[in-house]
Amino acid sequence: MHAWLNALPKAELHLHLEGTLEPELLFALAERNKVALPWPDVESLRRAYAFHNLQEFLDLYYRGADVLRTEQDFYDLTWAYLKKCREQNVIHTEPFFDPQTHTDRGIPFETVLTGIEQALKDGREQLGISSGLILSFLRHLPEEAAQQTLDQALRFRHAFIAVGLDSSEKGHPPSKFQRVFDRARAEGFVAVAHAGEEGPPEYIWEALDLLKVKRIDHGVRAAEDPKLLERLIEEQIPLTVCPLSNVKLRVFKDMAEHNILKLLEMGVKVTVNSDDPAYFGGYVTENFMALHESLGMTREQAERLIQNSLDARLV
Ligand code: ES4
Ligand code: ZN
Repeated sequence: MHAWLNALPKAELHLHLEGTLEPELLFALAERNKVALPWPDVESLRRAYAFHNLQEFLDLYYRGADVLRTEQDFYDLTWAYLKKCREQNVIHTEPFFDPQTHTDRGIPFETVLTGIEQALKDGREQLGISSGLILSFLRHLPEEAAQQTLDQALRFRHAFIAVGLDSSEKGHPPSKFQRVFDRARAEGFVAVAHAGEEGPPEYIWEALDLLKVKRIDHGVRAAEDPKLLERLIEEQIPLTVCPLSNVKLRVFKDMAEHNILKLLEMGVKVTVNSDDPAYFGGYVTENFMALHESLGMTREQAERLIQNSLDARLV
């Protein structure tokens, strides 16, 4: 099953570039940039990857991202991910990056973007992997900070296909970002948003009705709201589901409880993605394998999940 899943051409639609920073590269960049780390070695860092919720993960994820300083660092990060894509036959990817995680530390927007952009270009030319970058706003920060990020981004508008919304969900509803999303859509960007990961179904309604998103990232809590499920099925709105992430962050207590195959069988357009693979224990193939091992996902179901991802591409 592993070899069969790995060989199928796949797309990935929910992937944070900062979440692909493997401990080995994190330590190498810390040394290259003379950044002191609170962990003595790779093994102790890996041991710290035990989370009880989204916030505990985010605290470590932002700490890890601090080793990313130069254009070369962002290139190396992105290139390492693209090599992984090739190993797993991911032929198309739409990664997120969080500019505010870097600009708030004094790293110029252009440094971040140029490194990522060059790697994605090399990925297209040398690895044959198509891609479209998604600029994601940090929802725990004020709306004004997102507006400023969009202002900066407009100078590099050719580099993105969409805007997204991520970070701490609870207490930061999509409505907080309605105006910045209005502006981004008016500037020609597609909208997507994380919703219904830890937050309630109401946040999914808001993402659809106020932010006018084309996909919902996560969205698994839609299962609590029959009217919402009806709408997702009727409009075939894709959900970019991340099974290993959901178990690591305790959205579900174990993989056997995950609802992705139930949603699939109801007719929801669910897809399988890795989210932050360096932190959650696997890339796309490992996410599919977990569904096979814990939920009995069949080959026919895997093929439908993969087709959903290919259909849900923005570019
Ligand atoms: C994230 Cl799993 C998850 N949820 C929300 N924001 C994020 N940023 C990176 N991973
Ligand atoms: Zn995510």
